[in-house]
Amino acid sequence: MHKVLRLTALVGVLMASIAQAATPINVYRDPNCGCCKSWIKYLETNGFSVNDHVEPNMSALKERLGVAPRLSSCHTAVIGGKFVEGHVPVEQIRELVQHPELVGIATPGMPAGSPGMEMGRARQTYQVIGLTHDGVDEVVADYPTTQ
Ligand SMILES: [Cu+2]
Repeated sequence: MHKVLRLTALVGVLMASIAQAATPINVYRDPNCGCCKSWIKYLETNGFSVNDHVEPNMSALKERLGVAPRLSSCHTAVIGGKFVEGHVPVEQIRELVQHPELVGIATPGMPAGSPGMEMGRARQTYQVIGLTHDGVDEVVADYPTTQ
């Protein structure tokens, strides 16, 4: 009996620390977007806790957040007041705090092989683009990374 209680308490502590470690992020998506759900799953397995919002008017939302049409993709996330557009890898989302000059970052389009866009062995090259407050595009990362 005591053992069970202690175990329950331990599980509670573990769950609390996991919840604490996860970084909250808001994701807005169309109800029928499959690859958006895949990207959400990818975020969750990589230390983010996702607030999933089904948004009927994505284009209005993108416009409000300042996502330039040339950068647009399917879903739009918001973290720390900045937008994260499309299938952006978690590395660039984590580094976003180090870029006060940016309004947001984007992986334009839906490149095969980007997180949530896994299509067998298909790998398109793609970039993560930052948008500055002055409206200038800045390449933040190139994929696939050469090693
Ligand atoms: Cu997508």
